[in-house]
Amino acid sequence: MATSADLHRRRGAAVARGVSSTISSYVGTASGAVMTDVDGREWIDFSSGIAVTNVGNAAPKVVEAVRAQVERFTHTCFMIAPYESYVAVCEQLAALTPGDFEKRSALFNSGAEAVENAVKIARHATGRQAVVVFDHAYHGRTNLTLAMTAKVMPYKQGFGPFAGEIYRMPMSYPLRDGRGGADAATYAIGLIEKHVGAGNVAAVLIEPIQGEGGFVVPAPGFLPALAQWTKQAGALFIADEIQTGFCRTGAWFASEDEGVVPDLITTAKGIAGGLPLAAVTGRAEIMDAVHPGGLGGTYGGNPIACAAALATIETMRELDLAAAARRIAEIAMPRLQALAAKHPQIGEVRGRGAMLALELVVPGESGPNGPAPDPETTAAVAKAAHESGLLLLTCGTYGNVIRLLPPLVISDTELDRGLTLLERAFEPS
Ligand code: PLZ
Repeated sequence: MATSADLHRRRGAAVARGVSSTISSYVGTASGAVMTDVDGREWIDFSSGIAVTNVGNAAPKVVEAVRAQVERFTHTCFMIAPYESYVAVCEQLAALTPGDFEKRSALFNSGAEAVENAVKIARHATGRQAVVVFDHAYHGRTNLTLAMTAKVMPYKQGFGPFAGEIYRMPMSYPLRDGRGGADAATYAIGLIEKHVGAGNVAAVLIEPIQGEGGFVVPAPGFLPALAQWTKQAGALFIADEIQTGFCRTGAWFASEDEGVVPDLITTAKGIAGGLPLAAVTGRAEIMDAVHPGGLGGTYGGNPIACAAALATIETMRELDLAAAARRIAEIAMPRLQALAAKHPQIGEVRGRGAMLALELVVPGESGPNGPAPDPETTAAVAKAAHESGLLLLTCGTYGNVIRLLPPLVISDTELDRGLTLLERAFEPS
């Protein structure tokens, strides 16, 4: 087999430079929470391919379902010849997402596509155009979703002009805004009313816990207050649960934690155990406002991806992966807090379930808002972790957040090993 070094050389001459990778090792095989590269080296996976393989890599039921589906048929296009698994995934989404009203879903390929379609649906259903998003938000890399994504480097630089009628508001970020949830919501709502106008807002769209932007957990009360204002304004509250959904935060969806019931919810990533699938799910009357033929795409709800999703959801139920995510927090949180007590660069330990983060700061130094971010130490820790065989990701507007996203099926031994490698990565070499 080609080595990582060989593949890296071939890549340089064939793959566009704009597509980059966290590590330079190439994958050979992966199972559960362990990846083996083509050089025979084992890695503990704390990334889940960015919160995708919640059921573990190559989860047995997913593999079996995909194999069986591939043998029956690979593709017809649901818009041409429909099939049962698409309907069954929509039934599952209706049952699993918050809210006990009638719901409908439409299936797509990627998270960005789901977000784009949620905006289309919201505009169509309300007859309004403005979409409110937040500081540090990440919603994708297509043109509309880039307008909604906050961070310029690397996502937006040079790729404009971006779509209009997107308005960015301050996010509740306890470490950096010093506000309680209700106070932060009042502040953001005041700005929406002044800068956009309540009657113009089609949707307020937010990640219940921000992903790429830094695993920012809003102060309690922020989301419920926003959701309530949105309802009064006659706008739609849309939760982007693409990273937080499917048991990641210890519940099926992170909105549940504060009892928030979104009008629409976007999902992707964890939904299909590694196959590309995404969805918009929401109140029947809103979803059905769109005329027949108004939504679709060649591959949306591809039968192989739908088979994988049904097997993924079954696995999550059978293994109670929401409970597994909570258990990961119970084991990891005390270790991370002990690590923070030893290393003053760890300014905050936060997160929920198996979506945990360390925000690194320069001790005693203040930045433009709150403690000065320390992206250099963050990069050094990630690099040390990679060298030791821990697949770890960073994130954050300031590039100073280390995030933990292990598959929810990770064993206690693997979790312990990963945490030990993370602890060691903080020791100066
Ligand atoms: N909404 C909340 O987290 C994808 C993107 C990584 P796609 N996040 C990882 C990168 O650098 O491209 C994401 C997300 C939230 C939307 C998306 C977009 O999902 O499937 O990547 O399009």
